[in-house]
Amino acid sequence: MSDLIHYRLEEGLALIGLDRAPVNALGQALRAALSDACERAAADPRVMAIILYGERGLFSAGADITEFGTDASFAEPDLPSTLVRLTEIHKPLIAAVGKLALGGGLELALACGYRVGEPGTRVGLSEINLGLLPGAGGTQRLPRLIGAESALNLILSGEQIGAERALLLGILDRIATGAEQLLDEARAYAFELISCSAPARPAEAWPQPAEDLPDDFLARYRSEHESRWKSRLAPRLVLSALEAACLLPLEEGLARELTLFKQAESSRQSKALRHVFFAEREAARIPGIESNLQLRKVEKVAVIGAGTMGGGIAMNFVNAGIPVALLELKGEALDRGLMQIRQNYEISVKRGKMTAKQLEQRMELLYGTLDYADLADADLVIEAVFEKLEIKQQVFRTLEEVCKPGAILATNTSSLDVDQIAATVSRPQDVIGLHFFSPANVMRLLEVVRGKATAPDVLATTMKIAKRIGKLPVISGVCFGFIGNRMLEPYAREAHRLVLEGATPAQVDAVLTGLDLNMGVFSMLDLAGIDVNFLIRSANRAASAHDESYCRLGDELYAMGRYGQKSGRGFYLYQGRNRQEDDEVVALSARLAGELHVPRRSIDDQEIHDRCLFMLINEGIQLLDEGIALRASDIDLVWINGYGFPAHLGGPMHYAEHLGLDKILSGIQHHRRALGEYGEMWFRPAPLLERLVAAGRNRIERL
Ligand code: T1G
Repeated sequence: MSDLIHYRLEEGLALIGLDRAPVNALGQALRAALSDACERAAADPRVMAIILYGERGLFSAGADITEFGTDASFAEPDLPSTLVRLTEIHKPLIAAVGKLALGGGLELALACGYRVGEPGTRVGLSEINLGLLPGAGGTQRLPRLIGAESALNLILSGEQIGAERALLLGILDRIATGAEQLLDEARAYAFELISCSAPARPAEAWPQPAEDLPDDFLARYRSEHESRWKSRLAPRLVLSALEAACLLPLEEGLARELTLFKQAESSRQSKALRHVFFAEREAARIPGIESNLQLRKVEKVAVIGAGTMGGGIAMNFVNAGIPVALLELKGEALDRGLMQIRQNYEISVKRGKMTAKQLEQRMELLYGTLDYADLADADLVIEAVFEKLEIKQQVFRTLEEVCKPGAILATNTSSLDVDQIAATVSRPQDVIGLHFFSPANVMRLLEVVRGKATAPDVLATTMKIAKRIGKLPVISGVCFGFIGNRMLEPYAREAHRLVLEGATPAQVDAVLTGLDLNMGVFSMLDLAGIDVNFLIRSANRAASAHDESYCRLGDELYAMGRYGQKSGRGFYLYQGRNRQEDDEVVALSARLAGELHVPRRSIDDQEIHDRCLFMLINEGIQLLDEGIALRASDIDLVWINGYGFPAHLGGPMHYAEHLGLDKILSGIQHHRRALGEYGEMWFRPAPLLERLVAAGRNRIERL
């Protein structure tokens, strides 16, 4: 027997333990070993019932994602046929579902006749997060167990649900007293089934999965939800599979599911989402720092500034059960900040996302203060004051005096030089940038900015604490705007220039949302605030002084007091959140073009795509070459989680590889020529891009 499976016979029970660290991914070798073990138990007359369980407590995280797109994915015995074989065994098969059963792991449990969980069990069909659909029976067996509508919602959401809800839905038959008791109680359940000669598989709970649903349920579901899916393929394939579950006998439904699955597996979108899955795991690794490095303890946190950012940052820590001291200079500002946090939580209570008791527990972890001395025992201090270098430096000088040795001093600056801030204290090794994205209690991305003096344990500790507060930390070096905002600059510059040359803000944004970006650049600038963007630009004016037309439209709107959504007018006109084109902006851009001698012409969507995206990508490749980003996949994570770049395109770097680096280089060179002096100024291919293309390489990595 392979060491991937533990097999033992106990009093008529065959206990089959899956043992492939870390998550019992159902790769070819484990499938083969599992299949052999089940055949053995099925054939052994001494065996009255079979129990499958995870040897290390975790049941299975599903198919082996590393196999997708390779021959191993469907190498014999493939998962769908292995599970069909399990359903043909004429002995009760019980899945003891410890900790986690996701994707193929849940499908394995669904192929068993009976399922027992424990209080910490979480189950889900998370394939959609990988641009896939369940491919081993999930879309056919789950609807027959819990009904078509519940199954559809679970598969389309890809969410993980807890044991209680799984029991309620009928996915689990029982919940053991505790994780420790799971196997014992699964045994007891097996003996019960044997003693009452229970069938190998109980009758289907929903032989007609769509029994009490209107005939046009799925069709209406598609029409109501299709727009939200944008160009995503997987949700549409899931619906087709559910249609098969409702209309076809099981065997035919399984065959249909397999066809749809293979379509998804070979799709560009799934390749992109699988890239994102591994990119997230890779981002946590810090080259040159051992994973067993001694970290600093973080049990108490302090946040300076109770404004929108400071309040949101504080919420992340109290949500994770970490007490926070929130400091402000004035009482009314502190009260306003604490009140805002309470109101945010009250909204969550109204939405049923937390209880009133939990709200009070969170507020009890918050301690408002006007006195820096109250920060003396904080392990981590995060400064979130006004985005001005001198102000931040002054705060750090004060922190130097009050904070204990070993406290981590972090700045939430979104673009300023972390080294210049660190230079104001005698312990720059304790200083790091933690760039949260607004709203800080919601946005998952956290740019962790390593200063030239930042100590390895400070970096490793903040990466760990970031994960603990539910963030996706991505390491950036120090430069203006770090990874995200630095790439935003050429992207927004091109958008501004295209409007001067004849496009409209709506046309530019339509091209970008047409690519499934959550938001066009002008809508994003209006949301973030034209004033905020103007101040960031002003702090780096020297870099664009040679171009009179540089974001001139934004500067003009700022001068007119049009700050975007918050002032009801920016690049668009706003009635509440309703956005509409503003003819005055189009007229203004024409006037500015005249003053700046920028020729106007009609501009097609392809040019808008190429100029905005190629400049974004080019800047990403440049900052990778400079070592600001550790890897191209980190850049993808920043733009997916911070700027609404579609995950099913894999992020701007993955998208660039899909388009072809040679095509991007020739596109940049074309516009350099076509746009005359302006082209000369800005369309400079990143040297790394030129080196990669010259070397015939299409993978973005340092060379
Ligand atoms: N395949 C291969 N490797 C996997 C894996 C998987 N399914 N799941 C995790 N890993 C690796 C991961 O890369 C990392 O490796 C290590 O395990 C620990 O993971 C036919 C089509 C399970 C909740 O979508 O959501 O079944 O970086 O760092 O934070 O219908 O991993 O250490 O080298 O994430 O504790 C469906 C994906 C597959 C679950 C654990 N399954 N995994 O989170 O640790 S498709 C999923 C997760 C499928 C069938 C279909 C999470 C986790 P390394 P980790 P974690």
